[in-house]
Amino acid sequence: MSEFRLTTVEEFEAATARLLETGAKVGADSWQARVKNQTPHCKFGEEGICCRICTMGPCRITKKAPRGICGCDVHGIVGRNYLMFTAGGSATHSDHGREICHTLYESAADGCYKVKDPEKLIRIAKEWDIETEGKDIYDLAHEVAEAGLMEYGKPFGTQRFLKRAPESQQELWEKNELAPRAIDREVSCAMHMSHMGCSSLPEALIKQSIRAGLSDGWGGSMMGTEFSDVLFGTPKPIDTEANLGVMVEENVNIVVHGHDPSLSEMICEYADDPEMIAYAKEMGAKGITISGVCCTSNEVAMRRGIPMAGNFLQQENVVLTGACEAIVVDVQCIFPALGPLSKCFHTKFITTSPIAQMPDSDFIRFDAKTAGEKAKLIVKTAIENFKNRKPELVHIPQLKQKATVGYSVEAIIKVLDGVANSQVDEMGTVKPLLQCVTSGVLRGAVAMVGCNNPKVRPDFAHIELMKKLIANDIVIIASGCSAQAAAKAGLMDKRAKDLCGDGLKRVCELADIPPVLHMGSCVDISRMLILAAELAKCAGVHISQLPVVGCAPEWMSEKAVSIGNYVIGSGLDTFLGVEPYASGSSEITEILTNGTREWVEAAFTVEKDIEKLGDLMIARIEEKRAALGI
Ligand code: MSK
Repeated sequence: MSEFRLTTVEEFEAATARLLETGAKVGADSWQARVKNQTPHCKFGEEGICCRICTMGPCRITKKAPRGICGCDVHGIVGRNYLMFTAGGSATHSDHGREICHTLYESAADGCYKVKDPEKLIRIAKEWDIETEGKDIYDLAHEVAEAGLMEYGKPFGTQRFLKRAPESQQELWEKNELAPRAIDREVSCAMHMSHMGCSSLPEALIKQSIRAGLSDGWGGSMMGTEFSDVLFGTPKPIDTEANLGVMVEENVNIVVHGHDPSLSEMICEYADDPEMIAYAKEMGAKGITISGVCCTSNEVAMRRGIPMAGNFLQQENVVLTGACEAIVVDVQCIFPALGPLSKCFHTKFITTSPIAQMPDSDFIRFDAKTAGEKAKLIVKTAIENFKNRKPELVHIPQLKQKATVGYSVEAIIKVLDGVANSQVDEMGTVKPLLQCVTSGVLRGAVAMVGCNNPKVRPDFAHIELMKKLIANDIVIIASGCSAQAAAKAGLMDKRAKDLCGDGLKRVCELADIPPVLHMGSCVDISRMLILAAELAKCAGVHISQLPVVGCAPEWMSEKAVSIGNYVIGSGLDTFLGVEPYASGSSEITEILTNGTREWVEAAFTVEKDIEKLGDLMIARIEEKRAALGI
């Protein structure tokens, strides 16, 4: 086995610098240049103190003008902006979940989409009191999908999956009127509350932010994850690779980007088709390589071992290699810059969703009914584009690391059976994991999630924090672009166990796992909620008492704020490395960083110094251990 070492952020940056040289040759724009053009940022926007929800303004709060024209003070303005930001994220994740419900509804024995995990489908049906006996699996799939779709607009009651939380959590939600009702209702209610002349009371605005977030985490996102598993299989450990070096110069390179696995799964199917491979050879390539960017990449990496070319701020890099025949996108986190950039190369920028339509792209509309033929058309389009490459522009940085991914809750339970000297529980529980924590072999866990953001040196915060935490025997569960940062660095290589403290190293060896466990995409943070809920139930404590915290050191999107709200809303303290647009209000800041404890026993901590952020998380974990007497 070759000697193992992590890839450094300096090496990532050198690779990017080399690609930007190619970009300069062809006159390409880049996010690095646009950041310079946009800096310094608008202070009013950064502090959340600009109100433009009616046309009397826009109103900006200053010492001289402490209220908007309607009389709203800075706390109301910041709170409404924060609520609208959350609503955007909750709507986006949940609409992704809705699309997956529709795909499940379209599944058929002879259709494009099949049920790959019938046991999970039956488990969910029973949980939802849907009769399963003697039913054809596709009839059941349609019934469950319809029940899932009703979660978006049902007139009465709260989200079905809330029952997965410990009773103590459910009681807190009920008592504080935080239990989310229909998913769409929480988003609509958020927009209604933030309309001109409605709520300006900070507590009310933040409570609705948490409720809208919870409708995402325990509603839309959880259905997105669970039904994706039903359709495409529940992930199990699988080997793959990460970073731009996964692209293969001699092959047709198709890069999938976005979030919805319905598209990427189909593209992978057709790229594997012998007829398509033969066609690629006929066109002068040696084969077809699929790789991914952002969460659609995480989806196919988790289930198929498809390599991850990069994360959010590497999306332009895949085009800059000059070896990308097609970048195929679905929804979310897609830079409109890919349109003009792809025009500087031979790359086809293929948009597929009516939700994310962009200039300078080829729009091939994708839907569940015609998925097969559209995926075939996309793969063929990429193959036929191979001949248009400009060889003088081709350069693929030879950086890549091995990674073992695929750690669904089910997989984590399975691999940890037998560790910490416990008897193997035949039913499969989190008991062994809990024993690792209570015995102190593991001090705790951090859920590392979220994006890249040019405000933070890309990937640096993710990687440095993970290194620090694993050295302190804290296991990392990761998702989204954070997981991809870890994979690119090598932290998902099982050999990274040597960077851990003695306890975590022992667990990694016994369970044969890397110290950073890839749990999937952004919607799969719902897997982390389920894991935390199961741990708390097994230990007989509140989720907030577990030595577990969340962290998003480089977050940037509205979805991330929605996630943050549902993570604290579920009792887990959350540590941020980028400030939300809320610093303009002392009252909103106080509620977010402390006041929410009264309702949900958790709050945010914001710290831009990464070293301090890591220390604060370790201290919080140790505090929780001490309070439990472990
Ligand atoms: S893709 S939301 S940049 S994690 Fe889910 Fe990455 Fe953040 Fe998009």
